[in-house]
Amino acid sequence: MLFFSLGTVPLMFGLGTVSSLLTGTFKQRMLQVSGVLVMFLGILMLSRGLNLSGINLAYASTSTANAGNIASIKGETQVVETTLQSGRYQPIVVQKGIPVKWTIRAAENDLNGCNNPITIPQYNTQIELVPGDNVIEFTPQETGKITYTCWMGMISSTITVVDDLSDISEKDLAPSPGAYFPRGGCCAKGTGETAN
Ligand SMILES: [Cu+2]
Repeated sequence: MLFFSLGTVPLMFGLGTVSSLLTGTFKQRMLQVSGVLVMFLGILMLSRGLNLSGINLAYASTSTANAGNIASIKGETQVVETTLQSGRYQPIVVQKGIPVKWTIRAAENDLNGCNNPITIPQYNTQIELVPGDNVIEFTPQETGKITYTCWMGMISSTITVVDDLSDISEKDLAPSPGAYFPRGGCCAKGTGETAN
């Protein structure tokens, strides 16, 4: 992030120099455009930062939990499976107090520098995904929503913890925030972006 900021310094100076050479309406237009750009970047950075601290803003997304993402209780544990997509994570629903075995199935093609590793800020956990099945184990102690994101905070989804899986209501399956950009943002890589 520091290097990113430093990287924009020459650009800023460059813009300043160029704009002093320009006159009239074009200059004004350009200043307006750059103002909007700077604000957009600011908002983006802010929400990424919040994501990484486990706070999730609600942005538009088409991603919803489906039946496949609700854990099923098998003896002493509950199991749930998701499939990694190159620019999107899938939300899961688990029950409080029972050890979770969450399998993230990752195809080699869908792993990239953006969606891997995954962090769960609330659990202070970072998961380095490998091609194939990745099993994450934890025991949720409180009901509520836990955010998980990519290491840079760009893609995010939620782990919803409920009291009882057998009476999940509509609101537990509310749409989960997905990627920021329709095309997967930093992870935009081919066609991995499909609504689920
Ligand atoms: Cu990322």
